[in-house]
Amino acid sequence: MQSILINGRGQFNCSIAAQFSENTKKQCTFRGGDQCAPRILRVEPNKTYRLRIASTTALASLNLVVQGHKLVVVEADGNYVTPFAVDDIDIYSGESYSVLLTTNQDPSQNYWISVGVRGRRPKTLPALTLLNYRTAPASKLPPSPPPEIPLWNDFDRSKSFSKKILAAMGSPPPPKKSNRRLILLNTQNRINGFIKWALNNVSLSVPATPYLGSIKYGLKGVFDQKSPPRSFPMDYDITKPPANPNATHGNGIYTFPLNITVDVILQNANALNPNESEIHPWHLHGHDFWVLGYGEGKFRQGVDETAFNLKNPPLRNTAVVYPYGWTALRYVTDNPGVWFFHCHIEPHLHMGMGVVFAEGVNRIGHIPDDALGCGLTRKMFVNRHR
Ligand SMILES: [Cu+2]
Repeated sequence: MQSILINGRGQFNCSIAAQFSENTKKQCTFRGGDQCAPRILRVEPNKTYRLRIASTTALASLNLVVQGHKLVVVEADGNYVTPFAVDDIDIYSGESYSVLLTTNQDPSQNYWISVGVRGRRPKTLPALTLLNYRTAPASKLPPSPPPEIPLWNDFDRSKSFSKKILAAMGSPPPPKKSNRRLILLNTQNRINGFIKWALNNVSLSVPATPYLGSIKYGLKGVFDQKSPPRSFPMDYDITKPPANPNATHGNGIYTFPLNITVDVILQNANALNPNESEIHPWHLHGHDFWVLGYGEGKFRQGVDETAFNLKNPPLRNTAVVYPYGWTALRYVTDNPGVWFFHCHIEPHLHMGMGVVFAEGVNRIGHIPDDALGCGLTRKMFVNRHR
């Protein structure tokens, strides 16, 4: 990765903050209309702005900071949260936030907006642009260096941010009990010499024919009709590399009855290398889920549920599982369809880090041809009326 982009713009081989840096990056010179010139955020003094922030990264976890300004988080993944003020926010791949920013600083100055990498060792410099008070010339650089991005591996700091996110007053609370529980052990494995990711020892490898059409039209043999494991052996040591790093490819799915409550416990573990466990931002299609809690080590069934937040857990569609920890989610199967639940780190997904949930597929009427255009359903159903 050569550059992080803010609104599509990033600098490569030069920096707009070169004067503050000891490394050899040269000062960027822009002549106007340059492709890589930063998009400057222009603001009036003494107003409150709502900034909508989303991360569309394939790999990196990000941190955003606006020099000299507090960010008041009010929304996450499309749901309001209890407002809280921070100096910077973490944004994992697939997440979105709204923050309120009040322009209450010296209006004769400009301020750095910096977006840097967290969660894995940064190999790219932070992206920079300016918060420009209209009362100051847009070309005027801030008098001090850009703010530091918090240490990439300060996971306590990351967790503390995640735990501040709570539903806004009046948000729908989760059902008090769940009907099903799935515990998904996240492991890094080797299959035929290739590095893969697996859930309960199954590395997802999707069939050519779309699941929705296969189920609706009863096409047997498209995918494994047996459900993948709902748990993993409780003596698995999550603190060490897998004793047996083998996993299997699989394309089976978890099918749930309509309108039941499902708990999903994401369980992190050591990767293939000793002393290595990565973060994974898990993203669910077709639903929001409540984030009931985060914990360290192995999830203790019958114990850790007592600490679930059933009062004001945030409704989200993406949640992180931290190194060597677990994350508990709850959702209601109220949306007929077939839904991916996967790590939003793109390479991890393609290395098998996902599962598939289905509910109420018999309730679905017409499936558009566009959703059938691969594999067997393409041959059998597409353009059938032509
Ligand atoms: Cu991942």
